[in-house]
Amino acid sequence: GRPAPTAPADHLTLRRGAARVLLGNWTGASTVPSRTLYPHQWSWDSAFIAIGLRHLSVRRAQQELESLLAGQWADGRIPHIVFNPDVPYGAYFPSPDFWQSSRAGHAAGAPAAPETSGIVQPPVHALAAWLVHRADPEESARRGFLARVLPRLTAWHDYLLTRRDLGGGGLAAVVHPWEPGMDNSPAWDRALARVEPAADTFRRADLDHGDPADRPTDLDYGRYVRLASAYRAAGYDDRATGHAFALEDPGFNALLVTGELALARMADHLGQDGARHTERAAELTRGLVDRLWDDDAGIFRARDLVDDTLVDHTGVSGLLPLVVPGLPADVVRALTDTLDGPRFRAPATGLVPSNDLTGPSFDATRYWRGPAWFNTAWLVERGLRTHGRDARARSLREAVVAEAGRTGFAEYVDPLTGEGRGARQFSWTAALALDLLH
Ligand code: 9YW
Repeated sequence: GRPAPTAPADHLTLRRGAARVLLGNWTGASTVPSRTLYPHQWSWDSAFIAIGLRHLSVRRAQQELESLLAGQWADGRIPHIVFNPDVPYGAYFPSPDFWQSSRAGHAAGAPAAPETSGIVQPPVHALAAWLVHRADPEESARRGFLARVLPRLTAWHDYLLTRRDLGGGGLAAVVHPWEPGMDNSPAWDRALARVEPAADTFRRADLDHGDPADRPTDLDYGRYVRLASAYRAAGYDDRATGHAFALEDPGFNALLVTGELALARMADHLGQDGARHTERAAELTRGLVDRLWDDDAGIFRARDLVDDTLVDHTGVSGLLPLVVPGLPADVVRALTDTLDGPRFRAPATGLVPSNDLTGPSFDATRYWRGPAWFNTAWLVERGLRTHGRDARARSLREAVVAEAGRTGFAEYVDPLTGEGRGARQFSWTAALALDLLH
């Protein structure tokens, strides 16, 4: 377990502040990432939110995950957005009339309702469900929580490990820059350059609420739209050949490993056979190291499946495999060195920047091209504890809590100045700070 945090008075204030954010962003069945910028339910946001919410209300945390699962498709995919029917279409782009899940996604088994997007986000859900269960195992058992979610989460992972094994190496591929959760990361620049941007016939709602200098560019958006419309035109069928964009992302696959290990524990707990999931976790771990580890760079990298090469980019996603318990010891050592070396040490925040501070594409304020995010810090903290780096984990934990409080639960932080950026009262920032205070 973690040692108890110090400074109880400040921490009490912070806990109250975080709880206020989560209560304020609760819609009745789930939580919006941000009241202004993101007015629907997002997939990996909800998983992180449930991890924090379990400290306030286990039932709400369960409901958060089960609301998301209500949007699951028959092929197993959990969509990256579940749309709130009460929110006007103009509040967010792309809206349901763009994705057309209930029509265009029919063959892949999209539900008739709710409306959803057609792409996915990183699989943090099984870990979240297991942590929610563990917060109050009796309440969980009384409500049959695990028994309900286990088959759905298993179908989700089955989807990723079969339909999305586009490289044939046992890893799951992402087919859109929104899928790894880090849309404008420089890791996608080279792959995106192959994509002809869609003509500017859409209206970006994000710029009503976000500073254009912080957000992805119009050129990025044109390419996101082109890729998503091509996927929609193929009926969201992954077997249809010719994905213009297909990569294996280290963070995404590392989370799949932790998810498989969580499924193993859930299955064992319910008296089912968890061994299948433990084996899958071991295979995935091997695949991660064989296919994505770059020993010279001391970090994991994305593999571009269009030309089967490692992408020459150093970003925070490459540190996330620290959460994988079965990583070889020399890989763990190299990763922790990289974390504490010049590429990621950001003294102004103590958090982990999203991009190599010394690299040519570093941009301190533009979304996933430099800013430090709280969800990735939370994952790295968990990884450090997983590998017994307790003192280092503690300093990161203190940074997450301090920065969350200081910035009013900002969406992200400029790693050079420590200035909070993006939305405030951001749900996963509050949820994960709350979690680290327990
Ligand atoms: C988008 C909601 C999502 C996050 C992603 C982040 C951004 C862009 O916002 O996605 O418009 O979907 O990149 O990680 O889940 O907070």
